[in-house]
Amino acid sequence: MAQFQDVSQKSTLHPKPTGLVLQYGTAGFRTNAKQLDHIMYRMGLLATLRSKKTKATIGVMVTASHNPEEDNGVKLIDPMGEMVTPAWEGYATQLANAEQEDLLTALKDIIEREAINMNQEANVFVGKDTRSSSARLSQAVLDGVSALGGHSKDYGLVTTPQLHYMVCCQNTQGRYGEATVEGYYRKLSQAFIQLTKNVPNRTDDQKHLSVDGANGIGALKVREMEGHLKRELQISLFNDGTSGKLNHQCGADHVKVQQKAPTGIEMNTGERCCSFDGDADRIVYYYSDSAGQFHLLDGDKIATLISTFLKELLTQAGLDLKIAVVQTAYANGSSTHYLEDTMKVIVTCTKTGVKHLHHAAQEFDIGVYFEANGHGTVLFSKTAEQKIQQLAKDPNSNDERKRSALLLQNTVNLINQTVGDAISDMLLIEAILAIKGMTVQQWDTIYTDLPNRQLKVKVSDRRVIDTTDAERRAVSPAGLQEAIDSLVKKFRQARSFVRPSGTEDVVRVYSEAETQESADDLAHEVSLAVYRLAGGVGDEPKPLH
Ligand code: 16G
Ligand code: MG
Repeated sequence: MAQFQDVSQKSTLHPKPTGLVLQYGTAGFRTNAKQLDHIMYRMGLLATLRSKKTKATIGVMVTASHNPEEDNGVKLIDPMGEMVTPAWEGYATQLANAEQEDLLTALKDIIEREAINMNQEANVFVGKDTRSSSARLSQAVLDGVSALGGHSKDYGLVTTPQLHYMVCCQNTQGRYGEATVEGYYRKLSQAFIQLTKNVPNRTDDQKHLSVDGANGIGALKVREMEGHLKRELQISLFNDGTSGKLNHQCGADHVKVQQKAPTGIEMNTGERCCSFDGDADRIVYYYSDSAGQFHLLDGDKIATLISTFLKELLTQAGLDLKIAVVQTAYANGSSTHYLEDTMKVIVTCTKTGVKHLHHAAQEFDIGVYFEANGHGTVLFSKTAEQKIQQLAKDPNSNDERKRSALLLQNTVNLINQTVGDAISDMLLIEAILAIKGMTVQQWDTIYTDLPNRQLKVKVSDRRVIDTTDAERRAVSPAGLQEAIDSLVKKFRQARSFVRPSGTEDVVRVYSEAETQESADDLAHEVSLAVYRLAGGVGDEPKPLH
């Protein structure tokens, strides 16, 4: 077929280095940008097949999120704006690793296995972050789409969640919103202004927020959106990409892991600050107190704030909807206790990775999901949205119920339900703090985090570690879990687990305990156990103190 000839011909412009093997990881392919040209071309092909298969528009985002500027990566987006289904992650790996001469065979194998009608039209939306390699790599994706006769729309520079949003808008024929960046700004800013307009006596100080844009795409997009917010939110933007390097000593991942402020931001005592990551699908908040001490409000604190707000509104509205919070093993133990014991909301735990949380959150009327690292959103079931809308329109409901229903309705409109979205999450958090008349300090003191520590251990093959119970227990290698159990017993309020990373060649160790010293000691001792029982390489882990 002529189509396949085109695929072969164009693939010679995007040749695969012989022998190079890459895996579709937790959130797509991600590695040094120099190795990715053939991957991008092939993901253009795969997205076209996926579009033919689903008879819907598919998204391809070129980004490596919080990784260094030299890296790049690609994320595939399914029709409702969610991450691509796991079976197709397998195809992605298969297609990516086929040697040059086997490419057509690998492609035809997928077509056959999925019984794809090659006459079906295909549409692919493409977006990219601000990395210097992104323009070239997104062109490779576009080449892949055209080689298989697909139509593409190049959104150019967008955040990852913006592209997810566009895909969802397109496939719902505009019911979710208009599939343009302007449409996105309009929907979110209108909802934000509606939510905050009746809040009495908001001063300019309360409307002020400092944003660390990680020198990436989020900074550009916040700038673009600012005008739409009509000074109801007054943003001081730092690390806007004009001089600093992407993700370098800044951004959400840096702040969360280092537990300190990014460079390049001016922090005044008690002022709210937040950091985005490199593709703006994560956010964390922080402030410094009068003693100059840094306080981090991570994904767990965000989930607590949002779920508390929603639960209160549901009660005031008299709506009987089941709300749950989905976390991972990294959620601070204090947050889980607070949610379960004080807030009385259902808490479930899943494996690390957005797709697992997203999936679990779909089981409830309202599913709030957040990873501690700041990636998260809220999902509303069809029933929940309908009930909220009905109540907002109901002429017979009393003022309080109606007010709550309207707040809920605007909250739904403010949230990007397709994926975690730093911009949307930021606006939601700002709106909630305004409505509740809460300072960042008051939000922070809802509960106190248990001191914790994360470490990495290098081993010769991290796959020797197998876990169960949402990664909270290790089933192999033999003896490791028993060793962890007995170490945990030595400390008060302690917990620890280990898991192989899905994005780096390391084993991750997490610990928490009553004091920072205990958390550090426990993390170190567990690292030693991993090193000894799971084939550690290099020097033995050293104590932190
Ligand atoms: C990816 C995931 C993130 C997860 C992280 C874990 C998405 C969009 N991103 O960044 O959710 O927390 O991987 O990394 O799914 P790790 O496996 O190296 O600890
Ligand atoms: Mg990201």
